Amino acid sequence: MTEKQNKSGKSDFDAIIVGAGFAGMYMLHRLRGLGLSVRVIEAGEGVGGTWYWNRYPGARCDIESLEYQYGFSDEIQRDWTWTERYAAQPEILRYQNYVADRLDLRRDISFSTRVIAAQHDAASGLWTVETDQGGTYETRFFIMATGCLSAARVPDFKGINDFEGEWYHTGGWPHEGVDFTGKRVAVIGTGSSGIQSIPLIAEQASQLTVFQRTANFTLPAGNRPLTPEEIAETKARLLEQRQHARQTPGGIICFEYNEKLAEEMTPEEREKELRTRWMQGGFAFLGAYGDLTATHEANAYAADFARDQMRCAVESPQLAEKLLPNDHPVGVKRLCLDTNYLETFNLPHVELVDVREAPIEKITAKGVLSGGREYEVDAIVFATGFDAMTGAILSVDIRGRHGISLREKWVAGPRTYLGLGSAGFPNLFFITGPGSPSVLSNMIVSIEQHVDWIADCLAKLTSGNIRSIEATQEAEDSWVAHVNEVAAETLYPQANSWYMGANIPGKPQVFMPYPGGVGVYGQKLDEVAASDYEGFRLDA
Ligand code: N01
Repeated sequence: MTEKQNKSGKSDFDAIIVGAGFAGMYMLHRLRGLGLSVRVIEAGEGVGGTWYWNRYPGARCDIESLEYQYGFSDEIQRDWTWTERYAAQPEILRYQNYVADRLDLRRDISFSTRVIAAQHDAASGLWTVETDQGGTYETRFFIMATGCLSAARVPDFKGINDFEGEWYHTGGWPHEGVDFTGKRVAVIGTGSSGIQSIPLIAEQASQLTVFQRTANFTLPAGNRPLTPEEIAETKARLLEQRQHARQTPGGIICFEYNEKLAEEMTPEEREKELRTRWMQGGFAFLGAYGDLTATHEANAYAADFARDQMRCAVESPQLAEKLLPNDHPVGVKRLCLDTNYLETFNLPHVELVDVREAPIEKITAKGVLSGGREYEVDAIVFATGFDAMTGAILSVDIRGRHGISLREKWVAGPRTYLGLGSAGFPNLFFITGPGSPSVLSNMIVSIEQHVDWIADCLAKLTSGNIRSIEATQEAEDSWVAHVNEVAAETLYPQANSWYMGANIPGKPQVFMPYPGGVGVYGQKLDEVAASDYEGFRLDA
């Protein structure tokens, strides 16, 4: 491991980055460019983050691959060619490895190493970072690039250790894959991971039982091979397209948001807009009119339309009704994109169990006991999601000024300024942290936005001999209040979603991402940087 002497005379790194997914990789590249000594610490054996761990059958991006790639290097994007409209996990992981090779990133990454604690020392101004391999490193800047959906969670089902078959979580899938041929399989969970994996597991399994707690809105992804023309167009204009994407609400340009409100359109216009966008596939549907996620009345047109489309895919009317979401507005939980999900329930060996009617009582030695019936299976797939947005950050025991613990500070929900930093924690940065657009946007665009902001900030601090930067309490309080206000103007808080922490028993229910849009948020970031970091305290 290369080390260098820093200004205070202690042996350490200028920056430690936790995580070697899209965020950590680009952060490393930018900080190297500033001449800083940097070490990335990564729990996995390779780069990739989300795409390293989520290898379940059907894992695929729900942002179009031509937009789900780095936009910082014209050379890199020109030399890489995507094959499908929505790239599958193996292709995305190959891309990340290709970038790691091109930029020679691995020499500064410690793999198979997990950061377990970090403590700030006020006297030296340094962070001491501890790993599960016994390593302790001192660093000036400590950057969490841990991802929003990386702390996989198996619910606390009774009896789970008694199960005699195999079990898997979609977010930690075996690298060698799993062959379900001829097996009786249970899948618990019908979010994006369940919806993507169920059709492929059904192709192999002799019997598949799906345990659904909440039916989700899902629409056909419309995946297909990319045409040579589409590829050439993006290669010629990606950097320009990326500038445009940064001004949009979601960081994507493959569709335009219709700014008209639902009531400003005739029923025929609304229907046409919804139908065209449904057929287009992907998130275009949510841009059908300006107030789709703002009012119940406007949302109901889209939700009814979506249910009608979904109903058509299921042969049994009774089964269709169980698969239709009726308890939340469309678009306020992550919309799922599928390939033959609903059609899978027409197969004779696939059964749906509604766990609201028949709650899962426990896992038994032979399977799942639900509603008094034991479903005997050879394998269980937990597609039960993540401790989202805060889980990975708080898995590290982070202690700032005066030993204050981040876990304690965030006990009633995450508190940040701009999703980038938290008062009491100097020189600690979050990439796409809670309070930033993050999961409501194209993650790559939001990652690049944050990495560029952090890198420019560190360049200014270093050249200006400023030792530390820290969010002020006032700025943080007012940002948290602002995020809540913006969220309250939408329907987002009205669903039991992981955006709200609702999927984790006992987790505070706070809307965590910033719903004001990437463009608006980017302006705020620019203003803060241009004002010499208003809302942050700088110490020489
Ligand atoms: O997780 P989820 P996910 N008993 O939390 C159910 C991204 N992603 O891994 O809704 C029974 O959405 C839970 O039920 P409920 C994407 O942003 C993207 O699928 O809480 N059921 C739900 O059905 C996505 O939103 C892609 O009532 C239980 C499911 O498990 C995010 O990751 C692909 C339960 C969990 O769904 C998370 O998706 C995959 C219990 N005790 C993921 N606990 C792309 O397409 C939970 N559930 C890019």
